[in-house]
Amino acid sequence: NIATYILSGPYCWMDNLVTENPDLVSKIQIGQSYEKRPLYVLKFSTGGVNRPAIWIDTGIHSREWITQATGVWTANKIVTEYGKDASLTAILDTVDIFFEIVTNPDGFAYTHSTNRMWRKTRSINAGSSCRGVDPNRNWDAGFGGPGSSSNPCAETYHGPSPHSESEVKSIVDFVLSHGNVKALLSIHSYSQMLLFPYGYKAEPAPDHQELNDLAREAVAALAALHGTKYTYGSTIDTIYRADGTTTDWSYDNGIKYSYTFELRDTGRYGFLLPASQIIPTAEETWLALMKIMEHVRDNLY
Ligand code: 0X9
Ligand code: ZN
Repeated sequence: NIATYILSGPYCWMDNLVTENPDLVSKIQIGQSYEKRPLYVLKFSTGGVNRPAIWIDTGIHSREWITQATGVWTANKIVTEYGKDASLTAILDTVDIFFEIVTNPDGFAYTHSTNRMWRKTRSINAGSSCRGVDPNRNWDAGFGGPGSSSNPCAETYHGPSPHSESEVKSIVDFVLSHGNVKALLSIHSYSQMLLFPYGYKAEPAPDHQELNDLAREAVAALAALHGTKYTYGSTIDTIYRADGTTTDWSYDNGIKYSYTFELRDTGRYGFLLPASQIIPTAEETWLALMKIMEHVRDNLY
């Protein structure tokens, strides 16, 4: 009933997804945010014990609203296509998917209540009146390097120490203790890019060729639907130097298929992408995600 719906809070839709698909979906809490909001992850699994896994996160930068929306659409797509789409079904027969949709809930709440353009976490910085750490500069991979800032007021402030942000540390602990994560896909906006390591150094990743070939295939699949053009390549060559990022950390921790997406657009609307573009963006992103997930499933290591 309506009262239950309201009282069950903003994550009600997640609980409904679990209730309606109990054999496929469960909800895990991996920690809590600085402001004590739960950090929930949806687990899509058809069984097994500690199967090889694909981690996907959206919304680590709170203002990138197209990403959380794409996350919700994708979660629903997984449950509607499982058992229908042969390729997704084959993936889920051997691989689990973990999906954190609201990765920075404090920032997300703040973009709704106060400042639509908030990017960072909402933690208090000692000795500064500026709040928040960039959760995509807070990882222990080139932490503190020149592609990040030591100024707490900066948008790319790396924080006082690696994994100082509970939103980051919760993922680190979860992924490391799981021990069988084979792909980590971190979804941002905007720029229409598919990026892979490294961002903190110019040296090509040992798996550069394979990552590049797969990125080319993924962006071609994406473009085939609505004509959206993506560029792809290593972070440092394609976008800019970035130190302490999620996918450099995952790569350096043995997760070969570490990609960062930058969804639509290329700047016309930027973070304020019109609602009419949500579904087309989610649809095309799905095709790129499927290419990567198929490759992971066929190349388990
Ligand atoms: O600067 C960033 O954090 C990302 N761009 S955004 O506009 N979404 O903020 C790019 C980071 C690229 N590198 C990796 N994430 N590895
Ligand atoms: Zn971002």
